[in-house]
Amino acid sequence: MLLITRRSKLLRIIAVICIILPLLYLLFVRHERKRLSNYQAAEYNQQWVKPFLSDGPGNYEPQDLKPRIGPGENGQKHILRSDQKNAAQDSESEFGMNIACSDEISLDRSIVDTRDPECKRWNYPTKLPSTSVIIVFHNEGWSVLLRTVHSVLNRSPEHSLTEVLLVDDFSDKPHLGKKLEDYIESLDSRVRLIRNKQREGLIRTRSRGAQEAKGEIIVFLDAHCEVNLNWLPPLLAPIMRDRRTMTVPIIDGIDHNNFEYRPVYTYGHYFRGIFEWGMLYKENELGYKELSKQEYPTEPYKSPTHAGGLFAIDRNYFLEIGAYDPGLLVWGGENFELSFKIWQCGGSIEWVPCSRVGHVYRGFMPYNFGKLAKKKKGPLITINYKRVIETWFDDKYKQYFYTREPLAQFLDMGDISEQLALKEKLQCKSFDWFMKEVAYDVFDKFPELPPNLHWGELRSAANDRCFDTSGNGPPALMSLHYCHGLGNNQLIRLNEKGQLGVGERCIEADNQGIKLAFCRLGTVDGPWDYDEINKTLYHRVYQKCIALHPQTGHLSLMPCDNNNTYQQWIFKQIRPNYR
Ligand code: UD2
Ligand code: MN
Repeated sequence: MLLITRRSKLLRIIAVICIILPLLYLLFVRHERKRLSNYQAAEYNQQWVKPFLSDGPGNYEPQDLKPRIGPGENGQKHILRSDQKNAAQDSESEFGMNIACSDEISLDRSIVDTRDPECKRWNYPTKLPSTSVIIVFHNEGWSVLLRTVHSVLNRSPEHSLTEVLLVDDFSDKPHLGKKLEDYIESLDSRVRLIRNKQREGLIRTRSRGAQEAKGEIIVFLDAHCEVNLNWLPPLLAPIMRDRRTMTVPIIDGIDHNNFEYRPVYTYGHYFRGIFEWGMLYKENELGYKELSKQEYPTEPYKSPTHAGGLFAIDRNYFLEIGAYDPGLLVWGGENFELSFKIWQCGGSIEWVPCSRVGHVYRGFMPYNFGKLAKKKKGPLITINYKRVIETWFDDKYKQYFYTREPLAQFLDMGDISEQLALKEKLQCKSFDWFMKEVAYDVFDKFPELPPNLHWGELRSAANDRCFDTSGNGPPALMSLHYCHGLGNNQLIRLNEKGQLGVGERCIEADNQGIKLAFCRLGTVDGPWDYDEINKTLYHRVYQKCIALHPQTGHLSLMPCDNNNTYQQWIFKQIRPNYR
């Protein structure tokens, strides 16, 4: 008896499971279909309509924008009263920007339309894919963070904007706690907030945002942006054409002190992202090769890299290519990792002139890297660069990086075997292919680097002090300081072509003395010869040697005198204590 009731109970449970599971599955499939319907309709039913120009306004152009009056409206600068100076200064040092000024400007302020007028006449697909705008943030100021959100809500097509996903990277400022949750609750149901349980850094936080996003397309923005008019459709259209295209808006500048919104580039000039061999992000004006591919100057164009912060990409594609390398820490280099990966593994990057987004460039970085940095020995950003170049560069190109950043050879970059396996799995092309086909214009500014003959500290035989930039930028006089062996300011390189370099800068001479200068673009040549026997640094053009003034400590060129210790310099390689 007992056995029979037990068995029937079991059967009932099995029956219930058999009914409920498929039902749940069906519900899930329906939900997914609905989620994907717009995009797939466009992509798979060939409803894709190439953007086209019309005589009148394009289909997503905003109509009847009401003029607004108030502080900062129309993207104008807003100047605080003199009695607000302290508040302004305090917020500058806390956030790297004048939040006191921002706080007085409406979250819905109008901005200046920085687009080429032609942009207003483009028509984009009527059905746009669902989009999640992902904003990661760590300890940002209230009004800049929310102005970013408001601008997205105000200036994106209703049917395409699925959500604004805020990802809090373990902020500890009170205004970003419950107050933020309450505000979001009252704002718009499409705004969603998730929080990290520990500090992850912006790179992992973005990858998490991508995982959690509901839209087919994800758009990343920094937490201090204002999107411009009709910014979204132009970013989505190229991705609808080819889901392996990542798109990047043209970045405008928002002044960190007075919040003036203004273009960064001169009107009508377009740039694309490149890099120099120390992996600093650089830009190059569009050349004939790219311009000749365009029918109209406002069409998207190819770019080798991007600055990092603002871009749109198909969510599934981003996840298929492994999102960001999870071994990259906190900040820096992720823009290159993604750029190289996309290009080398079959995708492409397009910059979109008709999509403009303002970004507050801060005066300095107001946050530290927290515990994440303490676990690592050595400069964290250079470790990131090393991971990226060891994964994506061919051997020949890796050498350029180590020539430019000699200390990187001693850094522990962790395990990159999964990255290399991914590169294999996706059958990615070589870096040489990328350089020749895509980033060909890097060489125009940053030619292949010849090896260093010497690198390290450059010590005076007379007073035992070392060449030092003192942290100055060019043009500045070089001076001598106590040798500290810590690199950067005292890490001098002399290459085979006679160029004396320190970081991305060069050491040159004029009648004022020995100077830190901008390296001339497009050449790796320099005027210097190092005499290993007499230890002199000889300038071939002036035919003089670097000399230290015994009294003033000033560095200048003097007629060469091999017996003068004030003209003797000793290169000594630095061995950082990274382990
Ligand atoms: C640029 C990029 C930035 C990023 C970075 C390199 C632009 C305009 N900006 O520096 O997006 O690619 O280069 O990595 O291209 N954040 C966190 N956790 C952290 C640190 C920062 O969530 O640990 C947030 C921060 O609140 C901001 C975003 O990440 O929203 C980018 O940081 P940033 O504004 O300090 O970087 P930025 O603009 O100097
Ligand atoms: Mn930023």
